[in-house]
Amino acid sequence: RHKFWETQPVGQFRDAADPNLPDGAIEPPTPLSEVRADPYPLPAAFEWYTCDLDDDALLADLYALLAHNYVEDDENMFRFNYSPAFLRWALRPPSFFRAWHIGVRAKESKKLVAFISGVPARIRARDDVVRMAEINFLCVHKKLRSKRLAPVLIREVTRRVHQENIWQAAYTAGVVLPTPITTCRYWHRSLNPKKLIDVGFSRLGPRMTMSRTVRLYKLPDAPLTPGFRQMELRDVAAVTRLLRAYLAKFVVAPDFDELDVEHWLLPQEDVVDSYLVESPETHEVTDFCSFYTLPSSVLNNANYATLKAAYSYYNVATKTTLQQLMNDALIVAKQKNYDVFNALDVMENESFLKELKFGPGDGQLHYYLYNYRVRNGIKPSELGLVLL
Ligand code: NHW
Ligand code: EN5
Repeated sequence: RHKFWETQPVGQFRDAADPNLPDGAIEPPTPLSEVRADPYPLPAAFEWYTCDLDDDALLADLYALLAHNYVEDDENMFRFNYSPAFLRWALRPPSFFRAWHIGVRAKESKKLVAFISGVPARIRARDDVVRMAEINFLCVHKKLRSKRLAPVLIREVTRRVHQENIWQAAYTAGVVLPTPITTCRYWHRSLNPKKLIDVGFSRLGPRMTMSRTVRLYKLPDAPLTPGFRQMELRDVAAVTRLLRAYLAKFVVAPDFDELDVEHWLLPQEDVVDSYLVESPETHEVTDFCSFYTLPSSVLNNANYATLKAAYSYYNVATKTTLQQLMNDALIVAKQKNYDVFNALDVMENESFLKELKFGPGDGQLHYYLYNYRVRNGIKPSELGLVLL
């Protein structure tokens, strides 16, 4: 069934029920001297190309590859449209490895036809903090599909990760592979219902008119929580403390230090937005919320080319309720002209989704670990990890 995945150190469907297999690495590391020294062979017309994201021309090529060939919904109505600035942010966190930004070019035309990337992260599973690669942006040009190029890309990124003495990875996908640690649902909160209906992202509910729908999703003009403001550089230590304490509650979560928080959470326009609540009395930072910006191209619509979507990222509520905090996140997203606010049912998100008028989407997101077993898997609410 899975000619490639059956050969890999991942939970195999057939061991799902075996209670004797322990948590942790599926296979031990090999000595670095035994890691294959040269790249895996590609079909003769293609060559490996390590990407330099400082290079604006390369970044434009990568952007175009993904904008035309990356993930679509099940009815091919929308395609993720990660911006160049977002790709730079996603691919260059603290201590990133340039060798993990892996392109494939046509030898003759030099056209970029495939890509896969990894970035380093520390991810905790129960009480074990593990150095991992987060793998993302696997993409093969539509004209080169079903030729078994993806397994070559995956083997090559694995080799380059191994060269850094890292033996585990985390990744998500919309497709089922051996074997998810958990399966999450996407939820959507309409901010601009008229446009969402016009492009076919959502439908007018039964017995609903457009004007009733617009009224249903109306939001206040400004955040309601006193002390709610944008995160700044001076907040990094306080946000790191809040986030570390919160993420400790989950079975699988990133182990963020201040450098990670500065990179992943300090606001960058149209890439990542973060807000916090600073107590007007004590000036203590008590609550935090964030979202990232990932537009989708609208395929085949005469009126609109893109949907502006915010995706819930990391949120921590200690003084305000999570529901009120996320309501303020919806309000600022609406002010910034987003059309929809998306969230997964991870962490404690179930506590606000229905109340804040999110509805379940038709997409799922499966979470995977490579060479790391988590017995019986976990529930979405036990997962404290959001990948971009
Ligand atoms: S998920 C988004 C993936 N990208 C897209 O969906 C974009 C549109 N699709 C494409 O570009 C986020 C192609 O369809 C792709 C497959 C390239 C997806 N993950 O070349 P073949 C990520 O980026 C398996 C893993 O003929 P293709 C996460 C498939 O099951 N495997 O197919 C990426 C089959 O294997 P099997 C996937 O359609 C995580 C084989 O590929 C997959 O031309 C990567 C078929 O290959 C997917 N999303 O190209 C794993 N989709 O065994 C990282 C298909 O079933 C692992 N396949 O026969 C960790 C590595 C690091 C370890 C470090 C220690
Ligand atoms: C890893 N980083 O399917 C990424 N999106 O629900 C790779 N549906 O937008 C994995 N089909 O339900 C990506 N509207 C996996 C996801 C791929 C993209 C995807 C889904 C997630 C999505 C929308 C549009 C569906 C269009 C037809 C959807 C309903 C919204 C409605 C709003 C009002 C309240 C009820 C729900």
